[in-house]
Amino acid sequence: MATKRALITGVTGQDGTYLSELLLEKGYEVHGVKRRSSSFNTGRVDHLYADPHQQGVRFHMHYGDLTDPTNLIRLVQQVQPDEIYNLGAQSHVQVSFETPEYTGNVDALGTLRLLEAIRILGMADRVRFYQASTSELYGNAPAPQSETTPFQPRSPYAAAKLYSYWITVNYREAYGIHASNGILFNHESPIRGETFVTRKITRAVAAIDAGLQDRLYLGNLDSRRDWGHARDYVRGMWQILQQDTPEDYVLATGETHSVREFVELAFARIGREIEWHGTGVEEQGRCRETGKVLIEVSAKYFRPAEVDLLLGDPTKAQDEMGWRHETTFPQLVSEMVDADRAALNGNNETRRNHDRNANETGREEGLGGRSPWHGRSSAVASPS
Ligand code: NDP
Ligand code: GDR
Repeated sequence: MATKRALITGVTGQDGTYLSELLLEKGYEVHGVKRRSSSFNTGRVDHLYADPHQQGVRFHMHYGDLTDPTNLIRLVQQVQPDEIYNLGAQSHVQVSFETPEYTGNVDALGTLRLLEAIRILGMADRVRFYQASTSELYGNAPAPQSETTPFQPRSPYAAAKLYSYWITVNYREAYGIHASNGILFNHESPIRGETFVTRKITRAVAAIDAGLQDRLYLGNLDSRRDWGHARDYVRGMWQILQQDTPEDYVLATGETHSVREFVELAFARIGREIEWHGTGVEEQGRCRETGKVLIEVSAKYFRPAEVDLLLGDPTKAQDEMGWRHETTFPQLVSEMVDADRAALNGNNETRRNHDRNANETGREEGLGGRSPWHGRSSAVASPS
């Protein structure tokens, strides 16, 4: 059988990395779209990169941007992919309140541009398209949320993703494209962006354990999410594109936990029990043994509109594709804490960066520091 070719936008992100690894393992040729940046932004995928002048290289990167339609048309034409995974996005919900128009341009119109590229190039009948849709579409709709739950977006990010959801459905119905939405609930990993709450917590736990940081500032501790592991979810993305008929699927664990529970479990991993005192912005999390304040609430991280409770119902994905999450919530938390501790303990470079950026995620949400990528080669993946 001929080698399958995949084009991935957002290849330098968390999911782009795990998906590239999976597709390479399956024998695919993988083409990723990366943005031009003044500093290296390929840290997560450096271990996949090989000099394109060598024989048999199956991982390639191309400069591109979801705001640039001619670039997208040229890339789709040049790569001639069998499958396109549209993972590129301004993916931070809180940042979308600060950059609503840009978020709409990338997260809504970017999807339209890719779908139009497929249509303009006459590839509607031979390319399969995956759209990274999200549980944020549900907003505060009653839980558990499934494929039939009506959407109620509560952020510029979610409103932009709503457009992408429906334009994907529309191009499937109007032009017969094998185009599907994966409605994915939160999924995390040791390479999760540093300003999402899980990674912010596990980095802080590692730094507090190493004596590099005193405390962690968080927003809404009572918000609840259905958290799984990114590794399990990229498998589901691939399965969605292998179905004979394009359809939309929820991927979730079917369990929900609060930010507070995540904090407790992460600190338990370093042997610290957290006791909560006070309420609202006055609430503090203290170490039961020493009485030291380790967590404080900062209103800076409250969102203009919050999504209180997400809990997915993955029955359709289970029944039709046999998809199941494998990593449990405690396993996920432990893996993330252990990876951040290993990065601090074993890597002086990372340690120096942490000293420089100490509490950076605590000060400037969305402007976080660097991503340690554990146990991977440090070859530089510049495509030029
Ligand atoms: P990340 O934030 O880790 O990665 C986003 C990727 O998009 C990065 O490669 C980023 O590039 C790229 N990107 C950002 N802006 C542009 C642009 N203008 N043009 C091209 N590429 C761009 O996100 P995740 O990997 O966590 O998520 C992948 C997708 O899935 C996103 O669309 C996200 O919204 C969605 N999603 C994620 C969930 C999750 O829990 N992780 C759940 C549901 C949906 P750079 O590295 O240069 O910043
Ligand atoms: P989310 O992820 O908004 O669900 O979007 P995030 O980890 O940012 O927030 C989860 C919940 O934690 C609360 N929270 C905090 N969040 C952050 N970032 N920082 C804090 O200090 C903090 N304190 C409490 C938030 O208010 C929220 O309720 C992620 C992204 O990956 C999206 O791209 C994706 O679509 C959804 O998950 C599913």
